[in-house]
Amino acid sequence: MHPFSLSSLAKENLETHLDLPSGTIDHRPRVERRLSDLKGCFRNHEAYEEALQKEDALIYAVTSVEPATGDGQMHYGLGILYPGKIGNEYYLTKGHLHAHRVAAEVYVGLQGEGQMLLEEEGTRESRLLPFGKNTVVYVPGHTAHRTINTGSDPLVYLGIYPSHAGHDYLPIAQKNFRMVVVEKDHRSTMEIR
Ligand code: PAN
Ligand code: ZN
Repeated sequence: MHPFSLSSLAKENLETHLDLPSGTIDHRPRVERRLSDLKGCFRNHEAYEEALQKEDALIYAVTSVEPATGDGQMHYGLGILYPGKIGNEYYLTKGHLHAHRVAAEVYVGLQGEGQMLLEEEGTRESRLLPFGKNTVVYVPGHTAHRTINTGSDPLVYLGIYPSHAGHDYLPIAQKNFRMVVVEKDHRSTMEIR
């Protein structure tokens, strides 16, 4: 029997259930990111410190399903990114490159409205793509990706990626994204950091 065959995988690995309002999947492990975890992500450091003094708010959570790890296997995660702003910058995810750089990812929007900020590692070329309910974004390999909630409801989405992808947060922690997404005249717009 192949280790990743239909008969070797438990039913709970073949089928899971999404709860969109809470952004959870059954009793799968869930990682929460609070404002204190996002130090350095926002351009306006003063507004960040001020908001943090008030409350270490929950910004987003990711629940992961990892049925099998190995060549050809897939993992997926359900993200819920809450609405809000620090100064005029919308709530966002930390963002990362995949440790295995060639690994791509498919993002499927399930609820809410926002954007995805992509930045190619070598050229630092940026793309800001509308992302939300019924939108699918393909994130190529070698591309840093960050999710941004520009709406007033939670942004809920699935990210589906090769099991070997891994998360590399260091380059973004050191250099950040070149671009920021801010609210200006009641619209979201991209600016150089
Ligand atoms: C997603 C992300 C999720 C949270 O599942 O992990 O949006 O963002 P950070 O990992 O940057 O905190 C994904 O891209 N997985 O590879
Ligand atoms: Zn990813």
